[in-house]
Amino acid sequence: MKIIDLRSDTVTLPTEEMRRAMYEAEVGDDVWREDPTVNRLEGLAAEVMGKEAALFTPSGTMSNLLGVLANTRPGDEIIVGSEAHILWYEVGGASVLGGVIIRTVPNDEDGKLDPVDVEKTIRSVNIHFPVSTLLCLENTHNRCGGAILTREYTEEISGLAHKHGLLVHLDGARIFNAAIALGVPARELTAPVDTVSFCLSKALSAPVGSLVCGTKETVERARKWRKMLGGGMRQAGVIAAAGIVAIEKMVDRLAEDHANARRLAEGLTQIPGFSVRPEKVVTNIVNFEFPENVSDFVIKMGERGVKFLSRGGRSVRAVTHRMVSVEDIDEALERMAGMVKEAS
Ligand code: TLP
Repeated sequence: MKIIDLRSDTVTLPTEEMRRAMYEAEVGDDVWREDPTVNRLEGLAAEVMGKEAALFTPSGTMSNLLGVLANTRPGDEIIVGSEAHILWYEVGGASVLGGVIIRTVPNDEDGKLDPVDVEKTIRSVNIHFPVSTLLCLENTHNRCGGAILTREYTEEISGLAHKHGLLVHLDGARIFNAAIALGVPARELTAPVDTVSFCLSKALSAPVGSLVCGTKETVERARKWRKMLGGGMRQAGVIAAAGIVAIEKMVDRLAEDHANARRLAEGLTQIPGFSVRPEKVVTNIVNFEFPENVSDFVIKMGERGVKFLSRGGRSVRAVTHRMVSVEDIDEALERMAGMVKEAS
């Protein structure tokens, strides 16, 4: 039985071309900035994101943390969405290591923050208050089912933050999914923000790595923090080589993942008891609810060779990626229909 793994796009394995590039990579000591492959990746990342500089890090979690650390000082307050990855899944690193207070504003179901809420949350000058210095956005939005922030929205909300003296960090772990879905270059979506992090190891299929991008000065501060956190890597060109292939070769195919996600969502509407909104599936993430009469859906489907991620209660996440074909989507739907039939 073929295992169809829909837990995350992080499960994608490196391509042949990546493995070859890794084998052949020219390397040096990156702490001394002597790794030509890392330098090339950082230059490429800065260019595609439209920023002055970029820094290679081991993970999206570290890139976001560096985005916070490089833009704030201990005691500052940062504003994040109530569903933000930074809030939910990064172990509170911004507070623990950055000493910042995390203040939330509700995310709507499309991953947006209401400008009125943001404005109300920004601290006024008062001896009692911490200082608001950073607004964090997320595009595409993980917990909001892969929702996209448009350039217009990003401009509006960043403009508001800037007007009040805040900087803006974008968690763009899946920014290329947003760019492909909108049919615009990623740099258009990142133009309004001060720093952006993005991942190589999700839908782009590289084995490891992420980058944080911004001005030269900010990226230098991030570099110092990365060293302190133990993230200064030596011959990191071996992994950076796969990252270059990821950016140059793996972006355009993301449209396939989006079509498969929509196909999965539409297929689910045909199986009694599932609750899903296909019109909300715009990239590669499908959030849905399984039928009331089914218990242990994720475990039962796991036994049938289809892996999902539980979101608590009856809510489940599926993520499409390079290692799941259109036939696999149909097969997963068939296995789900079979399981539900058995349960009723
Ligand atoms: N997200 C993972 C899990 O943490 C849930 C996933 O499988 O989706 N920002 C966003 C928006 C992310 O979705 C993720 C990974 C990260 C940052 C962190 O990246 P890594 O896993 O490289 O630290």
